[in-house]
Amino acid sequence: MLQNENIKYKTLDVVIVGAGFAGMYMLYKLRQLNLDVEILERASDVGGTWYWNRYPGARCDIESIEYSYSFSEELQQDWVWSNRYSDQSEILSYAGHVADRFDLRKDINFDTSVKSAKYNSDLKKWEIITNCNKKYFANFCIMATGTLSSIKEPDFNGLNKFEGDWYVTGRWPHDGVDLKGKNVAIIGTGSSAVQSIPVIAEEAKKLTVFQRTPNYSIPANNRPLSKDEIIKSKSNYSKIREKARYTRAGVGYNQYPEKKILDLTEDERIEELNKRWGIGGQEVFLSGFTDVGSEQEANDFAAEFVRLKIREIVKDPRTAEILTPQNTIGCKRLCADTNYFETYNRENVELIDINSSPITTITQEGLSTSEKNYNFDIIIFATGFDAMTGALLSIDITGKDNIKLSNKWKDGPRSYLGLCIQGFPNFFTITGPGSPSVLTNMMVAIEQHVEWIYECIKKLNISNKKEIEPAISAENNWMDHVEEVASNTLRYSCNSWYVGANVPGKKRVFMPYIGGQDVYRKKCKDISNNDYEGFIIN
Ligand code: FAD
Ligand code: N01
Repeated sequence: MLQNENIKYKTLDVVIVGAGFAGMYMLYKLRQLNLDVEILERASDVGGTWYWNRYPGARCDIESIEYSYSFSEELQQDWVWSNRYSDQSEILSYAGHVADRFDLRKDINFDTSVKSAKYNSDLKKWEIITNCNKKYFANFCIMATGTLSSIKEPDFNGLNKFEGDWYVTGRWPHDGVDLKGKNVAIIGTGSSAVQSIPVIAEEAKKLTVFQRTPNYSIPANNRPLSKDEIIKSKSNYSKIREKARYTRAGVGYNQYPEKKILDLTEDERIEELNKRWGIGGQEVFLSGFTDVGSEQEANDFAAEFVRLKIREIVKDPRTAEILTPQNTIGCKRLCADTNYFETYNRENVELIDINSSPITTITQEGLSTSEKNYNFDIIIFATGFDAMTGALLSIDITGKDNIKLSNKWKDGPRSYLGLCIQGFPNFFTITGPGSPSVLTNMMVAIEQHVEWIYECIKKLNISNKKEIEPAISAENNWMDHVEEVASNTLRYSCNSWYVGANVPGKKRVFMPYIGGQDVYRKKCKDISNNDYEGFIIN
């Protein structure tokens, strides 16, 4: 290792950006190759998503038994999850435990933001510059920067005039926020808001929810895990994990039998949907139906079922109507909640439809819609992320021949397998656009990518090769395939963050690969087994 503290540069074999679950596992794996590897991480500790998203009610919606690493049998046997869906603090403790257990922190540079990464074709090295004005030279640059890590900064007119406090769910203060006795507003009704609204409503004096588009949500039915469940899962862990790797959505534990909703009679459909609603969880409710995502009639039936549930739960008919989505169910990510719709029956909660009366400005005292002025002590923005590409494009990334990633991706992200980008040699994106990523259990997606990258770097080192990048034809074919598979689904149709519709000016492209984790995993394996077909290796 070449290091010179005075001139602040350092040479490594690999730089990983990000110390969430992806970066941590990547570091663990690459140490097995005896490489000099370090992580550069903006936060002050590990955990990524779970470090930043500390808003009230934050928890996972993939069951904890499966929303966890599978790579270490000892780890999965030792760690005990308390709940079906664990909360943010428990998941963050788990990340911290993994970091301690495998002594990861010693190779992580915290409070370090990567500003730029440039490929030097002569040296065949990446030059990575941080906010600390430190320059790293590395043979490989691995982006573990996250898919939902770049906040969509609130850009409401007049925000700087607001005299109260305001917060963003994805950057929640570490010491928490005292909401007791406060008059609170929340803008947005996506997953973050759906989780936080019931908890905030319990604490605040008054909560006013500003909703632009209503969302479908399924009861999470979260509960403490029983001793029996824990024993059962631990004694079958390797089987559960193996099954998960070869399902579409990367879940193998409480997988519900797959069927077509349209194959059932109307009574059977309702019975089946009621059963799934009772078990709870977004995975159980929809993904077991093979036609809801592709056939409008099947989708309409499931959607209407949820609409009726909302009308049953919410007592005030006008509020129920505003909360009832009319779009395709599952097109935007389905939410999982604890008492979300029930919360609107509380006296201290009010729902404002900003689709019909938009927010015009934030004021000194609160905010104004086209109809009314409101006063608040606190405004919470649960307005989402610049998903999948935001974190990557906020870094100034330059490949061969001075190609800028921002230029290459101006019409939407392009990659081979969501892993590598033509023109950007020795550069990997973990769960990048073009891979199943956010459409699956992310832990399964992360482990699959990390292991593929590990094998790839190992192979290059053994064969004394210095450079790998996709051929343009392979990249183009992959992108055509990603587009074709997506266009056959109903998910393509609505204004979701999957297509970048939540960010003004972002090109509309269905970014994740919807072909399924099982199919994708096999394709990746075939490609590496076939001498890295589609890649140019020098
Ligand atoms: P992240 O956890 O996002 O980590 C990326 C890291 O990179 C961050 O720490 C960030 O600070 C760092 N970083 C980014 N840019 C830079 C830079 N320029 N310089 C330095 N550091 C940088 N997925 C599921 O499968 N199941 C769930 O239940 C689930 N729940 C979620 C709940 C919330 C509230 C959110 C927001 C997402 C959820 N997800 C869920 C998706 C979640 O993001 C992934 O499961 C997973 O945590 C991603 O891990 P990661 O390491 O890839 O990325
Ligand atoms: O963000 P979102 P999120 N004016 O984009 C509204 C994961 N996650 O942070 O739909 C007014 O879903 C916007 O309205 P509209 C999960 O993958 C998982 O909630 O654009 N409103 C919407 O209501 C999830 O999908 C969990 O009309 C504005 C909301 O803000 C992803 O992260 C928990 C607005 C944003 O919803 C993102 O979820 C949390 C504006 N200018 C997150 N801009 C789990 O449960 C946006 N909105 C595991």
